[in-house]
Amino acid sequence: MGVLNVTPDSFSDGGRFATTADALASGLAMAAEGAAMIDVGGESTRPGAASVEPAEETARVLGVLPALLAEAGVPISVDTRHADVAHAALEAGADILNDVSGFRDPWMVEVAAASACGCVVMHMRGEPNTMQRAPHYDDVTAEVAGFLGSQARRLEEAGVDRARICVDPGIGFGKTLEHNLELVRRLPEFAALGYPVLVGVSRKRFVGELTGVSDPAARLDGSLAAAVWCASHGADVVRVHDVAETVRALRVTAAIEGRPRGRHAR
Ligand code: PMM
Repeated sequence: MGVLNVTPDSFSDGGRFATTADALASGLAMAAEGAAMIDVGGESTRPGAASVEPAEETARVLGVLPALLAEAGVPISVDTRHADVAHAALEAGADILNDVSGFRDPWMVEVAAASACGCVVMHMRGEPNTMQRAPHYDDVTAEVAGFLGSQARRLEEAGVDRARICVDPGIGFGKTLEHNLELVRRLPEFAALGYPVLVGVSRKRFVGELTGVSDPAARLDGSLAAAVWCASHGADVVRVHDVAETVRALRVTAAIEGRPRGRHAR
């Protein structure tokens, strides 16, 4: 899954796209490089980020969505935790809702159930502007897995077929370095929930903490190491900024492990 943030303030690539045309070109390039899907986000969820008015978020997403849907040739996901934005995106033809708040909002569940979209249920502790204030868990894997299982069941109870659902432990969302490392290490336990697993490690702060690289855009090597490990340990989808490099790294890993190589060979 290639990341296309159309925000002025996202942590890793914020402000990169001066125009809609630049964002579209970047999305199409990711599809050409082998992204199996593209995730469009109009609200930064980096730690401490200010929230965006849903009308502004909708305008950002809809600025690029129709052209991407028409030209990218891969499913398009919309990264939002706001039901208004989700509804508008689905009306415009989006294929997947990626909700970093894990469908906590009952209206978000209704919006998803009324469509045929895929649903990414992600775990986040609290809200983006406060989530990194001393996060504490007694057992981070059990608590995150428990949340994901119960939110996925909520979607199913509302009428969403389980084949439409995937789960994501939410690396960096209300977690310390040790929490993130444990969640990645115990990824197979999320696969045991019975839904496909998506994970986003690309350019994240924990990669910077481990490598001493403060500029997110310079965290490619650490991000690749994490993506490869995840793909070998239960992740069905990795959400990444550097699509071409990740696709090549995953092809090599898949070949060594004797797995099908790339989306066309699935
Ligand atoms: N990370 C970010 C945003 N959206 N969605 C999912 N499902 N999983 C993630 O790990 C995730 C996400 C934050 O990273 P960004 O600012 O680079 O998009």
